[in-house]
Amino acid sequence: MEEVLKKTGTLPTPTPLPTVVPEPVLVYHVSGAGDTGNRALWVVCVLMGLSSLAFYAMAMRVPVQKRLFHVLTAFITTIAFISYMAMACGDGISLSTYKVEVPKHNLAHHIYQREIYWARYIDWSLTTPLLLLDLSFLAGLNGASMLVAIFADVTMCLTGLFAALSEADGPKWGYYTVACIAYLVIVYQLGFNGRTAVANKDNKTKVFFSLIAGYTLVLWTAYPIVWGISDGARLANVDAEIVAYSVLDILAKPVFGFWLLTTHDAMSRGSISIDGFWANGIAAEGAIRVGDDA
Ligand code: RET
Repeated sequence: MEEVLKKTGTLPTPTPLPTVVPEPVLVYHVSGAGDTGNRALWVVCVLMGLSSLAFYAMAMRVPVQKRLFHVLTAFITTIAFISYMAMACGDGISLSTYKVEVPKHNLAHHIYQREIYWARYIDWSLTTPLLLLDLSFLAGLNGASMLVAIFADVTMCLTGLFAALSEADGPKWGYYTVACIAYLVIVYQLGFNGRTAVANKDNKTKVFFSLIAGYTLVLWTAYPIVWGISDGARLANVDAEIVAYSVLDILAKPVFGFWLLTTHDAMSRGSISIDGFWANGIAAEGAIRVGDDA
């Protein structure tokens, strides 16, 4: 040391000890389904499967001209069966990170995540338009109103999906607001224009439409409420969310379907019967019948 001092006139600068910057410890808090939720998903999956089989069987018991509601309704429960099967198997689910805590005096970073069942939204985008078709055909709604209602419905489901996947609160509630406006458009089309259309029908259809449309309105309005307290504000846990949607889905699909089909099958005057392409196909439309001029 002294030699260095003599030679250079300065002391060597000490080489710094290598410093170790510790990696933060990441602690994940994941809200996901427990046994209750998983069991509920399987129960609904089986019920949707069985109802679909029953609806296809009911379709085969009526002439093809009278099968429109049966076909639409069976498609609805079949899509729900697939979506519930996917969710019960752990598919169609992703994690949304909604909070990351970096405490000052603690090396652990806390990451909060919640399971988002996006398979539901795919199911809804396909099945709710079919449910609206059921109600629209029953009421005798015009094509323009039906198109607007279905467009609003798909908009509602897709913005609902964006709301669920969105991690920041601003956009999340923004999408939710758009979805609620779209929902009001559906209510207007079916509730107002639907009632006007059904006024021209027989008494039995009028009464039945008021009942089933009222039932649908109450059920559908429960969905944005369940969403608000589960995926939205995250006040309810994932199991509670699954159970709530399971009850609503059973009421809105199989129960709605059985009610619609049994009432329709029992109707004599108001029942819908379609010939033409629906019953006979394209070839029959242009076919030359015996006795026609060549
Ligand atoms: C969301 C969240 C955003 C706001 C609104 C919603 C409405 C959903 C509805 C769903 C209906 C589903 C049915 C399923 C049948 O099994 C997307 C939850 C308004 C009305 C009837």
